[in-house]
Amino acid sequence: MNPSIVDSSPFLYVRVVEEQQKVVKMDSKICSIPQEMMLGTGEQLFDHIAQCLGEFLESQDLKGQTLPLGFTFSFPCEQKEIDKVSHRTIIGGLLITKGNASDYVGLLVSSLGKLVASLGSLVDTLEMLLISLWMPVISLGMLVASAEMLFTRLEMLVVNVRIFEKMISGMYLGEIVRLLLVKMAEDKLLFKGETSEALLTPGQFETKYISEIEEPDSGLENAQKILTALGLNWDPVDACVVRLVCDTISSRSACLCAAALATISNRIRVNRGLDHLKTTVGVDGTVYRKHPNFSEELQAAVRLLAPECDITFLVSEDGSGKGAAMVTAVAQRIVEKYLEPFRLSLEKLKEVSVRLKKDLIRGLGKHSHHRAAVKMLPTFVRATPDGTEKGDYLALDLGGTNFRVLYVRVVEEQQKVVKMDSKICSIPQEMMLGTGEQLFDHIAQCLGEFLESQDLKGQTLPLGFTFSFPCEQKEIDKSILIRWTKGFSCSGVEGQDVVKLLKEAIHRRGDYDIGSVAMVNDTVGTMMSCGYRDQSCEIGMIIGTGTNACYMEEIKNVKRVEGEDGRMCINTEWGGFGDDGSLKDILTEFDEVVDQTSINPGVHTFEKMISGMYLGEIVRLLLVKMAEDKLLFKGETSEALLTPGQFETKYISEIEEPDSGLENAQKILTALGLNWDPVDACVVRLVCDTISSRSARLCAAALATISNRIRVNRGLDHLKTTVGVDGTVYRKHPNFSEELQAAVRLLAPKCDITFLVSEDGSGKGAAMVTAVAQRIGGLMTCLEMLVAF
Ligand code: 0WK
Ligand code: BGC
Repeated sequence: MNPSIVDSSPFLYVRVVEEQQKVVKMDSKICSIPQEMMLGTGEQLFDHIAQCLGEFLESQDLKGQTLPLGFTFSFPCEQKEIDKVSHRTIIGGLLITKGNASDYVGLLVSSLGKLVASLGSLVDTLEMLLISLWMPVISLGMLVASAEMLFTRLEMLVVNVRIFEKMISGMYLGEIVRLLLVKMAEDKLLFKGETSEALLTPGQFETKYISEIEEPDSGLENAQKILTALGLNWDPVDACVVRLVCDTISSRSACLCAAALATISNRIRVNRGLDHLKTTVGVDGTVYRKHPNFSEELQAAVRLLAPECDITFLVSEDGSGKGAAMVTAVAQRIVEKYLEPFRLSLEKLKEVSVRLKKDLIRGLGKHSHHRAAVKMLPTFVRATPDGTEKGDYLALDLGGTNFRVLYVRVVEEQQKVVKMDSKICSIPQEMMLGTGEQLFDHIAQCLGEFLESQDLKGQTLPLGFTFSFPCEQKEIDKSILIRWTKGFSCSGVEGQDVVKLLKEAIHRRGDYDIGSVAMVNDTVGTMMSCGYRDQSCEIGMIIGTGTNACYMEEIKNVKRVEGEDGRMCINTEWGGFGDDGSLKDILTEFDEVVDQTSINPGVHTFEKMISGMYLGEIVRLLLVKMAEDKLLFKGETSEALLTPGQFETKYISEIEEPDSGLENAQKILTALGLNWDPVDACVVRLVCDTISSRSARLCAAALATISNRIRVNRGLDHLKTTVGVDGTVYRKHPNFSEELQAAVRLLAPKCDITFLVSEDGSGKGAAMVTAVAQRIGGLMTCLEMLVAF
């Protein structure tokens, strides 16, 4: 589609048929763009374009298909992405005021999401190049003089813009000739000093007249016809002079183009360190095509201006529409080759959801649990907060980006106020890989220092312990670590009761003590802390360093726990989904490498496709591959790019920022020591978008599975529920939450889900669990109590 050709825009249906050796089949239709629409609102223009495209699709019987589209938009644009450009200036008589796109255009634009290519930016580069390099060749004086003359007379739409273009292109050449003829007539050099109304009217001497008048054989004859048509009183000498004027103006245009093209060719030659460059330039445009000797003159001048460049001129056969389709196809090929394996269709996500559904049931099963990839761990939390909780609690929050120690006061009287003081303590990398004793001594020390700072050492407060790893919960205060995940791998902890390890570390210190303990997973803590604000919150979800979710399951379905009535919160540990190979078909070679190079190969397959610990690494591996395949960074990598962990997941969020994303990408690529160009930055953003999008959609498939399970459990046609969410990926990524929510709506249409981002993390939630346990009776007996409940 190419709306820039004055008053018409061709729509094309391009089929590139590989088998038949580069055959391109094309059907096209030219649609006019009325002058007043060129000066109307953007919305009118895009509605018109959308209507033309709609009619064209109808005529080609293509309305049912969703095809990628190449969009040739020949105006200077700031290319934000292969499918996103912002309009910078106005040229070619098109003055579009900003308008709102109509729904259909919205639809069109959304379908444009599939790789729209725009060629506009090329013009922009040329402009800058010329202004900086070639002005001196043509005496500045001359240029300015003619430019000023041009502007005042033209009363053109936009002044002082696109000077070079106004000396060269078809939109303006005719007008330059007209003004010259008027001047020469007024100076009694032509037409016996007479002008005509037509000659005095801007735009009446069309650029095509120049080509007709310069025709080798019929030129003079044409000149006479045209001068007659313009109502001029001419004689044969006048016709010759007019032809000379035309020749001069078109010749200047050809020479200026030659200067510009020579600049670019020489630059390419120098870029590549060549003495001699052999290259081809693809050309299009009515001036070049139609003028009898424009191309010849241009080529002759280029040979003089770039003698070390051997340039072949190839006139485009089917216009840039085919070119746009080619760019789309090339970009598509790149995408297909590298990114397609990461694109999961709705159908595939539904398949993944069906597999997960089976795994949930296997995990809940008394006899199938031990071999289940998705552990479905009972948490013994059978109630969510009802707002009557009260008391002072300590809380520890371990397992996310930050380890936090908290002091939480739930003040009932003041209606749902939770006061909190907290402190973030770092866990050094080496400690995450050290001994369990070191880790718990460090935790006990941080808690001790915090109690000191809060002047709480003398008190024995109940403590909620958020421990964000898969644990077999035996009691509310007894929990066995099944395995470490994320970046942790401390020895002597797996298979142990982590509450006991904590208490032992505190007793080793002997300078303070804690009261009863409630151990929760961060998903449970998140559900509880959100449940305090919204009692319909029955799902907790984390998309952070790791990923996981919990939800309220019918106790009769939790085969490993006694009881038929009521519900219990199940920590799904969905991070382990696929550890039994059930996701092999969607794992890419890059996922395999991430898993193999992680500290726990074969563990938490699903998590490694989704969570913050791994997304940056997947992007890094893809960029290395694309660079090695010479698709990025001119085929060069850097030490940083080759180093695991150097492309941080937070870069993905920064690069996908709607406005500053590309700028951020460029800064990050520079910081990684890469030799990037603007297209590289676009492609890197596309890679980031693809990886984060897969993550969001996989999470959506998992959350939809759980919501549908709750709905079916309760025999409901429609479920209304709330999910409490936390985690840096969900919080920080610019459109992760939006994409996840959109996909959940498609995958669980019978569930109306509210997403509540946790305010104070799951530390507060851990305190809530302790408070809920206390609300319904002493901890030790809570289990019987809970069961009775
Ligand atoms: C904040 C919660 C914490 C949880 C973390 C997950 O308080 O319990 O583990 O979110 O997000 P991450 O810090 O891993 O991005
Ligand atoms: C852990 C879960 C935790 C999740 C989010 C996973 O690696 O296995 O227990 O909930 O990370 O922090």
